[in-house]
Amino acid sequence: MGPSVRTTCPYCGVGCGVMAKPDGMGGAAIAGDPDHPANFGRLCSKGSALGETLGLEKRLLHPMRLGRNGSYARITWEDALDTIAQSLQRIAHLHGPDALAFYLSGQLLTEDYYVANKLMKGFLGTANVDTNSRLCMASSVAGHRRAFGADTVPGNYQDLDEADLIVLTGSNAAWCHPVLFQRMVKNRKERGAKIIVIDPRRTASADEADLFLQIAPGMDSVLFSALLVAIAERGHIDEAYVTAHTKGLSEALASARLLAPDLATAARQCGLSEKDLNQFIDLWLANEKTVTAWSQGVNQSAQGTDKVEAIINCHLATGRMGRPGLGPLSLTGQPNAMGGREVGGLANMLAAHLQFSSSDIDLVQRFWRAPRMAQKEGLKAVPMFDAIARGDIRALWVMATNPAVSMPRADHVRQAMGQLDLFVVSEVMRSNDTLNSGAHLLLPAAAWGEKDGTVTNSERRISRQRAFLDAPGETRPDWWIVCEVAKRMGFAESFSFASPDEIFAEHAALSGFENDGQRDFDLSGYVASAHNYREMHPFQWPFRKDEKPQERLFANGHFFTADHKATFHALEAPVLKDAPDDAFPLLLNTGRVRDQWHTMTRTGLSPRLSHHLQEPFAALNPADARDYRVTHGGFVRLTSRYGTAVLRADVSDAQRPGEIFAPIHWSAETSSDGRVGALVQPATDCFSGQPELKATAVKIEPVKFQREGFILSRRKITMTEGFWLTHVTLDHAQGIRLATDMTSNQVIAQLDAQCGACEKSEFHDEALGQHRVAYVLNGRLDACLFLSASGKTIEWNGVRELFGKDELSKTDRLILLSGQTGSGLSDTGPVVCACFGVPAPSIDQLIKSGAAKTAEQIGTLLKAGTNCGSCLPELRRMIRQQT
Ligand SMILES: Nc1nc2c(c(=O)[nH]1)N[C@H]1C(S)=C(S)[C@@H](COP(=O)(O)OP(=O)(O)OC[C@H]3O[C@@H](n4cnc5c(=O)[nH]c(N)nc54)[C@H](O)[C@@H]3O)O[C@H]1N2
Ligand SMILES: Nc1nc2c(c(=O)[nH]1)N[C@H]1C(S)=C(S)[C@@H](COP(=O)(O)OP(=O)(O)OC[C@H]3O[C@@H](n4cnc5c(=O)[nH]c(N)nc54)[C@H](O)[C@@H]3O)O[C@H]1N2
Ligand code: SF4
Ligand SMILES: [Mo]
Repeated sequence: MGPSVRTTCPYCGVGCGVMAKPDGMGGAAIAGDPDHPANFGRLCSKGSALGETLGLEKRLLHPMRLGRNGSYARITWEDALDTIAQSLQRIAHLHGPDALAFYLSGQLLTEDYYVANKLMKGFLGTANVDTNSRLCMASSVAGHRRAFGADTVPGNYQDLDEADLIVLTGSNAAWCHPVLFQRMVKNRKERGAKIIVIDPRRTASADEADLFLQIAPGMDSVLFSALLVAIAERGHIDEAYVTAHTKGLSEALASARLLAPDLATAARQCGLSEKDLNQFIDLWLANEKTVTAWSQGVNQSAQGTDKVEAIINCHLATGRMGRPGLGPLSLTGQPNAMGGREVGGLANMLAAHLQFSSSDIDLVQRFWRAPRMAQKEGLKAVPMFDAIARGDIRALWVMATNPAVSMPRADHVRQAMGQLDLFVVSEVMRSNDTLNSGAHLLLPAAAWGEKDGTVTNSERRISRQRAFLDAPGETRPDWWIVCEVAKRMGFAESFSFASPDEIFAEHAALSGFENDGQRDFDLSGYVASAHNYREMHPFQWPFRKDEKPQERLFANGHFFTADHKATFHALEAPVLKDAPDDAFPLLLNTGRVRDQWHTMTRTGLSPRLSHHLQEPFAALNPADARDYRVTHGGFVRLTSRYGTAVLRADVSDAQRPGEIFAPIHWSAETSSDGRVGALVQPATDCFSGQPELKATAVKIEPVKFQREGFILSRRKITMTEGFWLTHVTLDHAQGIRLATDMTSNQVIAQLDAQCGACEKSEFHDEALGQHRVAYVLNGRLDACLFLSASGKTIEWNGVRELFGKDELSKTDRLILLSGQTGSGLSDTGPVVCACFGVPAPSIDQLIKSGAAKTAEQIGTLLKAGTNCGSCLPELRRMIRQQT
């Protein structure tokens, strides 16, 4: 065991500190960092399972080139870098610099992001650099810039500890920002803070709320307009604050009155009862210390910027800004969503929060001594991929994101990428849907744990990610790859960084260059201090010269607009861009589940994280299930104007009638038909360019398969066309959950062909449509197939355990093939607590028996919920449902 290394979690924007203790064999023991101010030692299920994602089996370890025969061959770094440099030069020469584009990611480190942005905007002469943050934070950026004059998050996490009211809108923080959510729940428990959750679906976060507003999709700006009107009418405007520090209230109020002329109208539009709307308003008015926090239900909307401004308007009107325990708080998604914004990763920003004004362009140009400074904003993600489809953009370099899955209209994006003259992907994985879309060059990037740099979390806190493992194979940090290409294009002088330390120093220097307190993003205090990048402790920006890092902004009412006043904004009436109609009568909402991260390239490697929800699903209301003849546990085909997916139906009253929810995590890599991005419509917000990913009109139809079942196997099994399937990572085996219209013999033949060396035993019950085949090699279970007639989902937990054994006993074999249940093969049911593998039936039984009445008691008896706490909301719901 090596010493523990302090680093930061590579998943969500909470930015938890992690202690990683390498085991000397390529793995590491993972624990929360007790001294990190974001988490004080806690980690959620995803953070706790990081150790299970460090394996090298699926990594991209060498540069590769796509050959004429359609397969990849290993090439040298020299060859790869020369090819990219020459191709970029040639394409820019032939078609102009706007034919080039980078598509980056909030999962890059600040240093990676900084050099990519510098190369494109300063040296190649185009601002066609955009990032998956366009799909994520762009509306918050636009809202902040319009209201505050800069992309500033005013508050911090401590405000959530000190607030008396926490409003979460468009955020399922219980699953997506779990450690921060536990802090909110702690405040509720210990200080009696109230929590309000606003979401069209009843989420795990809603389960913990004092008030849950099941809002109609897209209507947040109506809700907050009703609040603004009430603030005015009930005498809650902070006149002194508004006069001294803001402008535009009367226009904003006039527009709010149009959107919410009276409570009854507003409530009806929001799909809420007047009573609930009133209670929301009463609570908001009664509690000065209110934090309103939001995430993608607000941002991912064609009116996302308006939604952000609707919230900020209410905080400005009441002067609830810049003080402890209150304020608007954008919960950022990715670990470095904020860092990307700081370096200008977005096509409409320059580095260091500078903009595309001529003076800002000039400032950056002088600082970089840039030969070809971009003079105008570049293309944002959705138009960028359209320009690729049209052939206007000829060269694309994708780093640390998987747009073939995560972009709206993902099929169109996948096809567009296949037509590029130069398509480069920097990846940590050997295979994903993006690089499988015809990438010409694959560049092996060093992964979390192997590279060094910084990330900024939702509260503006910069933390170090530190390497604790050697970079495997020929992998290199992303910043190194970009700089090597830049050097080969003749820019050696400006890209000769020896380490991320030097890049961060330049980035920090730029933030302070001709700043004089005029710009929010300022690290000159870091530059001036005897800083030590190696030992850097997490700190918040702005960190101005001769000052301490600032915990909050705007306490003095001083904003970053020209006249230093914050601006209220009038709002448009919200309209869904792809509203349901006769042809596509339902609305598809998309988002996340607790234990998976985006396209699953990393969390998908962890057996522990695979148990919670194993298959791509569509949640729908019982009324819709009845109308469209869908059964719970059956299959449905969703079709939009853009694409289609087949998903397992989850009938649940958590959904409003007319609305479907589907998770975004499954890709062509992990499922046959679960890539939901293919359905999603591409309309964007006019200020932010962020697509409306949460509202697409779809139709639904039930799909019936003749049979369904699963394969568990130690060896890699591939199936032909003709299956609905999902791949699941398990402890000792790979799992495939499947459904098909093939005969059982056809299915078995496919396995026979792949398990030739094994001893085969089978059990068939034609009457029940049950088929079980086991393949045993040297006494050990090697693979097995279970099939049953359609509509009979079979759980695999019992069989899965047999793969943990080195030798099958006679009884094991009998059990495996006898078709009996209740004999060790009985299902343990879905797992609720990922950390200790505690299944739902055990918890249910405990509650039923009366032995446990609280989540804490369940913890004492079964350990569930006692490690990361991510399942606590589910435990509490199970108790409520049974008592
Ligand atoms: N487990 C897990 N955690 C993650 C991630 C992950 O992949 N997995 N990803 C990270 C990233 S990058 C991000 S951006 C965050 C996202 O974090 P969240 O935004 O919390 O997650 P989502 O599930 O995308 O969407 C949140 C909620 O918005 C609701 N919603 C949809 N439409 C509306 C609307 O019109 N109004 C309102 N008020 N709500 C609406 C949805 O029903 C959903 O419950 O999560 C981060 N954390
Ligand atoms: N319909 C719908 N679509 C959505 C959303 C939604 O809610 N609904 N949410 C949107 C949001 S908020 C986001 S943030 C995006 C996320 O979507 P993506 O960014 O596309 O998803 P990830 O799976 O995180 O992709 C990251 C990729 O980078 C690779 N990678 C990991 N570490 C490194 C590294 O250090 N270097 C390099 N070079 N590669 C690395 C991973 O293997 C993976 O392939 O999805 C967006 N799309
Ligand atoms: S809340 Fe979980 S995923 Fe987010 S940073 Fe913390 S440990 Fe990582
Ligand atoms: Mo995100």
